[in-house]
Amino acid sequence: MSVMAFDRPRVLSGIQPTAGSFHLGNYLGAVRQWVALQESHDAFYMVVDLHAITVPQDPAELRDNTRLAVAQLLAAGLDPDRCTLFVQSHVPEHAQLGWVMNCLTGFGEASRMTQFKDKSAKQGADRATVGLFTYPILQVADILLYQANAVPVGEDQRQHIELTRDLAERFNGRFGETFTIPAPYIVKETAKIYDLQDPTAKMSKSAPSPKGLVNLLDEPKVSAKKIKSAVTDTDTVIRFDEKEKPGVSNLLTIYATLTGTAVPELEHRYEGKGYGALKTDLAEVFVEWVTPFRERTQEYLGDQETLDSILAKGAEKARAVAAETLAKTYERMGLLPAKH
Ligand code: AQP
Repeated sequence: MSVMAFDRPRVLSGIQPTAGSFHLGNYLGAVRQWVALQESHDAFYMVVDLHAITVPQDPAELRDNTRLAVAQLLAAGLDPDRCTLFVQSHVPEHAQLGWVMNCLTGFGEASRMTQFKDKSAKQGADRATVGLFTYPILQVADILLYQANAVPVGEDQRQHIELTRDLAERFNGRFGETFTIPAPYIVKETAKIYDLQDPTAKMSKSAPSPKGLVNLLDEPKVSAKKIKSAVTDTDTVIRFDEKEKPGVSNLLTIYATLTGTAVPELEHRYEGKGYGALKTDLAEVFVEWVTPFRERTQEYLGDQETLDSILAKGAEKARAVAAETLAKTYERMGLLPAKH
């Protein structure tokens, strides 16, 4: 029996199946909050495969990564009885409302999205697709379809939530109240987890080097080594200071979040000890946390039937909400209803 209560505020978020593993930034910046919010909110979470095709993909890999993403979400603690977990392409209304939102967005407005600028610069501007250019607008549709009140994401997504609010207000202003205006739900402490080798850049799967990227499904000893080789600074004092000590501060954030210990408590614990001690202990903390996570992921992955049935149920629940919003949107805009 589902414990979902429809009078709870609603949250919606998504993650791309574009890699063989989530990284620590995805987990601490977003997925961890998803797990917590399913207790207090009517939560909709999806694997956004339509976003994944904005960059070139291998079909077999995309299928595998989609199942892998679902398995990791379950391993992280999502409970299909407490939230609606689904795959974006199983709900056709995303692409349909996406088109409507495309028609509401100014070209200049879309051109100001910094994620597109970053991503297209990384792959060479002439190779970027129109889909990559408009992906923030599909994201707008993803959120508005569910009338979400809040969107738990990392800091890099803030601009897209702003665009969502702007387009929802524009539509409501033009055609009458239709969409809930969503707010970003960004946990300050973990809003941006940084690359271990370049602690001024966000941890990202498309970083120029994988040395600063901690993938949850990598061999734990590989990740432990990366943590032990994290770039810090020439000082020795363990103090949280993002400006002067970005590397140490990043390690403290990760340590504090994984163990539930406050940062000042860690500063106190490591007083007079060197960076080596902090890194060795954090490597151990991470390995202890990630080992059962990897095992659970493999278990879910091994039971494809259960995985597929979770997704089928999730898509059904999601479609019920999405179809209602889309029908209302079409009707408000003057699209002639089809007679059956
Ligand atoms: N470094 C990060 N710190 C905090 N949150 C982060 N997120 C991503 N990186 C960090 C958050 O993770 C969620 C899923 O994002 P995504 O679907 O864009 O995942 P990704 O493609 O794996 O993210 P990357 O590594 O950042 O990829 P690219 O190469 O596309 O730039 C989002 O809520 C995001 O904020």
